[in-house]
Amino acid sequence: MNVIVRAADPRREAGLANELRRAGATGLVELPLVDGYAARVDDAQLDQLRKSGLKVVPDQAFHLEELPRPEQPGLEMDSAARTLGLQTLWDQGLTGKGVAIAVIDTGVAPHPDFEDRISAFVDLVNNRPDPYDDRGHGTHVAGIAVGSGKASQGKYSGAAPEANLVALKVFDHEGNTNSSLIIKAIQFAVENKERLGIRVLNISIGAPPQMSALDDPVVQAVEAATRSGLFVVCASGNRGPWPDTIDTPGIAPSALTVGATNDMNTPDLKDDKVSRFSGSGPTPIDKIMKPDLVAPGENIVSTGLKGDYVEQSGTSMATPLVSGIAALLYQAHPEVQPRQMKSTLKGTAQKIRSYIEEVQGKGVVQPLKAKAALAGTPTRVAADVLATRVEPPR
Ligand SMILES: [Ca+2]
Repeated sequence: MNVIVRAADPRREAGLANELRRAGATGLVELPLVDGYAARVDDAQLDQLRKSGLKVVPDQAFHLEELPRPEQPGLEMDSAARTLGLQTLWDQGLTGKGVAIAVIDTGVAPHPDFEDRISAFVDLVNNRPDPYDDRGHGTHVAGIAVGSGKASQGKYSGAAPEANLVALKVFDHEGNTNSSLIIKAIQFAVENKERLGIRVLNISIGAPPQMSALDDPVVQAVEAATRSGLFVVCASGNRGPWPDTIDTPGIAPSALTVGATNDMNTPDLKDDKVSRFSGSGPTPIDKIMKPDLVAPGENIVSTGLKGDYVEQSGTSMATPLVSGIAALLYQAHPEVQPRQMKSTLKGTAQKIRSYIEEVQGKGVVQPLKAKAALAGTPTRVAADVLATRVEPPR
């Protein structure tokens, strides 16, 4: 079986590879971000490693669960970016320029809406050099974050239409990947964040958690990415509406975990509904309060594989909308640390209807209020939000 092994005792880390080889483990892949290795072991070796006090967990399989396409594709709707009022920020010159968003997904297909802004492409599945997507999910996600809307005269632009895209392909064409590939992708983002200007890491990926966030190596990779200064945005998953349906790595305490709404194609929040499929809290094993907030994620029109536009629904779609918003805010406030970005977005979100926090988190993301809060402009937000805002960044 494929496993991820870490030393519980830091003093054993240096000799870990030799220890694994001596035990008969094969196919070792170093995962420095989590101080461990991916490896193949048989049952006896697994037993032996565990008895020796090492932390050994399955290299968990992730399968892309795409929701069915809407029955009437191509409905005449504006982009969710517009219903959230992002035009106001774009008019102020906040377009994500100079900020890169890394997207861990199925890859990205060249599309007029990305122009020359795919600043890096890493294929962890087939090692191909040039951008491609043999599934479509990643291209759709990327368009929601950074698409310019060029092929639709601006109609279907993403949230940060001038941000750069770093596409990290981990899913194969059947929508399969595993923990160790996702960790390697997160590691690339951490190691190249200065060179490529990456501030935001978008993970529209999820699987049912098999263990506590303290033991889950993908979650630990997310926590390490946050400590390094990346703002990590994760999908809550599509297994709602029942409790305990937050996917990993959306269970990561430091990540901003995003559920989905239907904005009914209007800027007014009164008609918004949390999507029935949206993964709900608390997290299944650790009972952490999630999601952190929600964003439009139903019937979202974004970039397709053929230079066209397609409609998709899911928390996978809500997540890059928030990643794009974070890119706009980073352009205006590059000094902001992940913790402050998260508390600002949560603190300025707007609750809808009477959904409990386990369903809607702090409510629908409100980019204009978040911008005002970061700028220190007095706004009509609750006192506890202002208290959160002036917390010193770490
Ligand atoms: Ca609405």
